[in-house]
Amino acid sequence: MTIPAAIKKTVAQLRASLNEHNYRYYVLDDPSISDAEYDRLFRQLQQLEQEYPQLISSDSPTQRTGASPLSEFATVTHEVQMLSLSNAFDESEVLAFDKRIRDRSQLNAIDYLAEPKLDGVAVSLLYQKGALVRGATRGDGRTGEDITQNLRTIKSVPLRLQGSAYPELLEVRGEVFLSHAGFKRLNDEQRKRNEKLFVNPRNAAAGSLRQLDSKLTAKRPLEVFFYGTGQIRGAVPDGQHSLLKAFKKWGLRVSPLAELVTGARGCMEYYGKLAGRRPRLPYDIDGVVYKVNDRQLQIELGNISRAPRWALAHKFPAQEESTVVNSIEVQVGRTGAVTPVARLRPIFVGGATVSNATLHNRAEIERLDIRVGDTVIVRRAGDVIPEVVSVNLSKRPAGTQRYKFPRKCPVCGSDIVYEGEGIVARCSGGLYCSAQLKQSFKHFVSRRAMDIDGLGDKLIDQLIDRKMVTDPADLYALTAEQLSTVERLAQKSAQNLVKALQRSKATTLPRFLYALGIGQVGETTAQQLAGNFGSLDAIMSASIEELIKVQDIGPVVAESIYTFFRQTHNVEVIRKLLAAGVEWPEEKIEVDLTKRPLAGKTFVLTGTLDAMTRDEAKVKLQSLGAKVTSSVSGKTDYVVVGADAGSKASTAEQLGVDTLDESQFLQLIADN
Ligand code: 5U1
Repeated sequence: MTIPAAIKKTVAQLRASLNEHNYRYYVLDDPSISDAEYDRLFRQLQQLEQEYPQLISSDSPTQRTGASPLSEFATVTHEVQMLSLSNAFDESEVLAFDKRIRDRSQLNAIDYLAEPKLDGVAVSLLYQKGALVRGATRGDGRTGEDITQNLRTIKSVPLRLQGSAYPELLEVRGEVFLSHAGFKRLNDEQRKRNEKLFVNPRNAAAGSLRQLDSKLTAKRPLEVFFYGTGQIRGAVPDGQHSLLKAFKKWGLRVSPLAELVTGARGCMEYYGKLAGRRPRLPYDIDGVVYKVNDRQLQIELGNISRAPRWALAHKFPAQEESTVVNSIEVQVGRTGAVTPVARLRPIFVGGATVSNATLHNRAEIERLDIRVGDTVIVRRAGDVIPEVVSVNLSKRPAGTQRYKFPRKCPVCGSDIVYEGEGIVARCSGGLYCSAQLKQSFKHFVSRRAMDIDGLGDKLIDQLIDRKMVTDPADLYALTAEQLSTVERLAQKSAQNLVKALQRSKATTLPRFLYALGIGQVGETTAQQLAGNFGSLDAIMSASIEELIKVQDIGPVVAESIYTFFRQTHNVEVIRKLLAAGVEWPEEKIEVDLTKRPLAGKTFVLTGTLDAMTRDEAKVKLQSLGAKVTSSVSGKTDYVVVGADAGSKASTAEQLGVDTLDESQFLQLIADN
């Protein structure tokens, strides 16, 4: 059937009009028609698309209601790592951040883009030629989950960018969140349907994005603010502030509270202003983010581990409330660490109900002299574990007793031994202790390790208590029949779990290393090990000296890794895991920074060079592995002296530090 040209034209006009109104409503916050009028246009388009389904296109405003449910999320590799932020909790840390940047850049004053730090879920959206082609979660920063279908349902996510000046390929990053009103609406609905209530807006947003059925996500009033980029093919503005302006033009919603400020003082003023507005904002924020505005300088400053050097999250102070201690217990962790925990009368603090708070260690219990029955102040900030700040002695009931730290592990009865000047208590039971064994399994299956979906804490407890598994490799031998004998596990769930176990076998070397639970080896160290050695065999046979050569690995970590691989039971479990089919693609060996020609040498640049700017010289030196600092000291190896050099050249002479004139410097670079 041919479609009349007039119909095609009306459909195109309706779409353009709805997109424009969407843009005005979500991005500009300046609607020009009523909600009723918008609904009328929307329904008109829906009707025409129903009559002429050939006209439906994936970027039509009607196509946000969700697609057919998925059985699982596909994995997405982030071409540009999704970083997290370093945190600052007080002014001195902001001053130190600004000083570090001034020192490294040799600039007197730095411009920063300051914006609210939303308490939501980080996401990445990829636009190709302006069309939304992929949306993903952050995951571990290198790989996330493909949640395109879910992100498409968010009304403030453009399915197509506005205008034409956007880069051909543009990955934008932002935060998905729920407003207070949206959160209340959602929980009211949940209550009506007798469903579980969400603890806070962030958990509700995260849960909504992880729905396999995007039709459910479509019902959640999710919102988004965009704040940065990932991969780009094409040109973008060279300042963070102008980038946000461009985002807005392209239809990407940005925080209306973002501002350009100068220096640490500007940052602190912005922080004070936002802290004052925070109680009246319609959504949760947990601090302020400062970013170096100059994008070229951002590149030069680079990253440390998983956070950029050019950005800082300045957190608002944690929230505190008063409650009563019902009991004090100890918990045994994966490495045997015995941590005391206060069980509390439940209290709502920092956006969640808290009924447990860590007491850290024996010394902390002694310092607080916390007792059962005490009234205490509890603090909670963001994702941080709630803690007891102080005891209100004036409210202590009569007859309370000092808490006595146990001498035996409450789980396995083994002796508790003390490390670190008697502060760290550890159960000596090792994997004989079922608490340690259970925690090791929970770590092994966790999302950032082997990522085995459906193997929850309770199920692990049961599998271990029933002696169905004794080491993680045993998991791979479990059948659906065996699993369905476990309490409350339906046949279908058992089958799905077996499938998830099979799927998890295809992993990566860093994930596998992390999953092994080697003491002191977190995700970053696991990535460093994989990147530097390339294979498991090479890591297993590495000497302590070889391990120490890897960036960020010191003697303690090296010893822990070395010792781990010399325990026959660990090698046996690895052998069993490989025999069960756990595998990964070969790792690319990274260029070892310590092997660059000027590694270990410290330079200071002073005066003007003819051939390049000081910043360019700095980048050159850094790319050859050298460190460039701003002041001359006994630790400086060379001072590069350009024209009109100031006091740094004379300081170098006084301290006997070698100096290089421009031609010697250029020669050094050419030689290396
Ligand atoms: N507002 C804002 N939140 N946030 C989170 N900006 C921002 N930037 C981030 C993150 C993780 O990261 C970039 C600085 C890399």
